[in-house]
Amino acid sequence: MIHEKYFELEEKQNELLSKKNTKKADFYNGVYDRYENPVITRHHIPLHWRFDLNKETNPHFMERLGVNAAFNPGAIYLNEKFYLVVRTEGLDRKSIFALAESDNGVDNFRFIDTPLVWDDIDEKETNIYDMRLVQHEDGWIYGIYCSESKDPEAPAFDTSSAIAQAGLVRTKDLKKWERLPNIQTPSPQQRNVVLHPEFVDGKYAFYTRPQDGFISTGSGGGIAFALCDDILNPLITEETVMHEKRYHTIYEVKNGQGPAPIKTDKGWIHIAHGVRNTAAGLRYVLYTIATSLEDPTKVIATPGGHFIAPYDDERVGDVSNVVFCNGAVVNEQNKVFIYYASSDTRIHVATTTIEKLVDYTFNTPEDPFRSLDCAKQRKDLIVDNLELLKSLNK
Ligand code: M1P
Repeated sequence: MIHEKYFELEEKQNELLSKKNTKKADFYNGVYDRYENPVITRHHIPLHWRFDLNKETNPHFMERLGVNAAFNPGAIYLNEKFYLVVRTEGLDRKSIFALAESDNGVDNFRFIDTPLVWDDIDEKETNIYDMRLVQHEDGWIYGIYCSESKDPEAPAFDTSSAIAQAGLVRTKDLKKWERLPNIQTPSPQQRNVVLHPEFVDGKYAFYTRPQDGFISTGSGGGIAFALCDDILNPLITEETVMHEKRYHTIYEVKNGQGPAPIKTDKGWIHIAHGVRNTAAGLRYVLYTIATSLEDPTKVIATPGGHFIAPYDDERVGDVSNVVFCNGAVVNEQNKVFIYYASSDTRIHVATTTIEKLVDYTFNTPEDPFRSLDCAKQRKDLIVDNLELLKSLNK
């Protein structure tokens, strides 16, 4: 018999799931719109994924398998629907992937089926997270995620050192998933690995992030580009850094590719994350760059500063002062839906258009890298505007 509490909680949850999401009225930057509500939180996880509904085995209707957070989703737009592969983190800290679906991409996301599973080919793999979903021109949808395991070289007292590698899966329908071998690279640690949606010189192309430590980049760092002949035996022998971390920028400590780049007439637009250090810990923001259509390793636009940073309530969560994006989609109307998580806790959407994204990426002034040059840059803007404003009085 189903516990009566279930029906009470279900009614409340349905209210949340069917709530309309509207654009944030008090936010304007001309680049993108923010929305009032997160699109997915842990409260969106179906009750039957968390509670044993049976009154006999769960007389107090206790949450048996709670979920702590729902964040960092991969995204894909398929058959006129918006799908997110969400990183749902259990109370036990383990992340699992779960598929959520919406008709309009800004509200009414619902988790469907059951959490994703595939053949377990790596018994050392302990945690999995941050999937990038890519519809590749070879006809498959690929998912690359961080596959984390305990560092076998760590001394016995060290029970937290870990190794991050790039796990690889593929599917045609988001239901049946095939686990392929991990992507091997020369770097000891690998996160934020993303597949480029098209072949480059007849090969599979990847964005990687060579790194020495699990958290720190060490001698590595930067967004790198790499080619691989065989996706069934993914071996990368060379990573070429194409966009480096740099002193006194928003990506001073490290950076990483977000979702797969978006193709536009003017170039590939990348949404990446940049990390700087502060007295309050690491601050993660998003920024964009563009690369050449002819040569995807060539960066052709670098707007200065952040594109999206933690805003109001987004600043606080399990890992505060973080926004992270590994999913963005474009619909038939060239509307862009950027799914970003705040503070490793919940998921939001920002919407814009290809036209605005191109304008932002190519026409935002670059970071001059020195304060006095920044002052001159702003002074030029002000002087030009004052001239225009003067004409109002003529
Ligand atoms: O906690 C912030 C983010 O930290 C990591 O990002 P990066 O790979 O750049 O170090 C990831 O673990 C990410 O999931 C997390 O949101």
